[in-house]
Amino acid sequence: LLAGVVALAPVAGFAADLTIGFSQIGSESGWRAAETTVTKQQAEERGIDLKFADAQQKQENQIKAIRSFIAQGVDGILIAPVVATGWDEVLEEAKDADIPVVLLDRTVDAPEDLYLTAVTSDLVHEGNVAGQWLVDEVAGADCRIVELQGTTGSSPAIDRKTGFEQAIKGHDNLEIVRSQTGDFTRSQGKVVMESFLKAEGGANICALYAHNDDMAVGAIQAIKEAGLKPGTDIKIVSIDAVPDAHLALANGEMNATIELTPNMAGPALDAMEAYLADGTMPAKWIQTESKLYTAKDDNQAVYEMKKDLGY
Ligand code: GZL
Repeated sequence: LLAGVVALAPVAGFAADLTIGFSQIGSESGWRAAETTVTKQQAEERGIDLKFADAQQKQENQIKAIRSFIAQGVDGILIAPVVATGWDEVLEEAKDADIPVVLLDRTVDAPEDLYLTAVTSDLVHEGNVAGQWLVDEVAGADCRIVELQGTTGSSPAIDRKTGFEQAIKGHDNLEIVRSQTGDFTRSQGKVVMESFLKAEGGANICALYAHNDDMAVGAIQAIKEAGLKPGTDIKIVSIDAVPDAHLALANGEMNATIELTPNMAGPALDAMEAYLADGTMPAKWIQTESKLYTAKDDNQAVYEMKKDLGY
């Protein structure tokens, strides 16, 4: 009789190198560029073969890249989703192919079982902190605010607006008089701020709330070209805390920014590796910390520390 089938002893002790696809939005901001740099570093440190795809801020390019990763049979996929909707179908395809997906820095309106986890800051809280800073800063004085929103339909643009409005609610001296997207870019931030200044008159604008520093830096240029002093004539509160924001804080041209870490990939790859190794399920949301910086901080020192981080 044939002896039993000899089971092959499992080869223990080595983790096969992983291949991970990364669908990145683009390089619309200094923060985004830093996130890309850090993600590549984090993958390198882990011996992961990272397939990188830049979508030039177009969702259809992200979906194409994700389908290509699925066809290649990658072990996992990272996605920074440019907008919050329109992902269900391609996420279903990844799930059907048993390829885990981790979201970076933005969330999607899709069933939670379609992704392993999302690594993001608390975007509503960032808006809260920005609004509360302005409430405290104006201390009851009337303040007409203009707002530069992030990319339309993106979770940071939606949540940062919500959080800011929550914080100023009930303070009738604060009013958002103009609000428009600058698409998270310096160039659009400048163009839209120019239109705000033309429409309102610089003297009638007390503060700018920008959903990211790149739009704020663009707006600073527009404010200067209008003969006004950014940080003094118009208070500026923003988010990301990129090196140029620390420079603007140090020069008195910006008043506050809320730090967003560019290292979303560290926690994301930890969760991905643990899941692929033994099915460990992470929490659905891995939250990164936020920190408020104002002109009172040693911004020159922070600038020096951050400027070589790939922004
Ligand atoms: C927020 C992130 C935003 C940054 C911007 O988590 O998605 O996208 O704040 C970037 O700089 O464009």
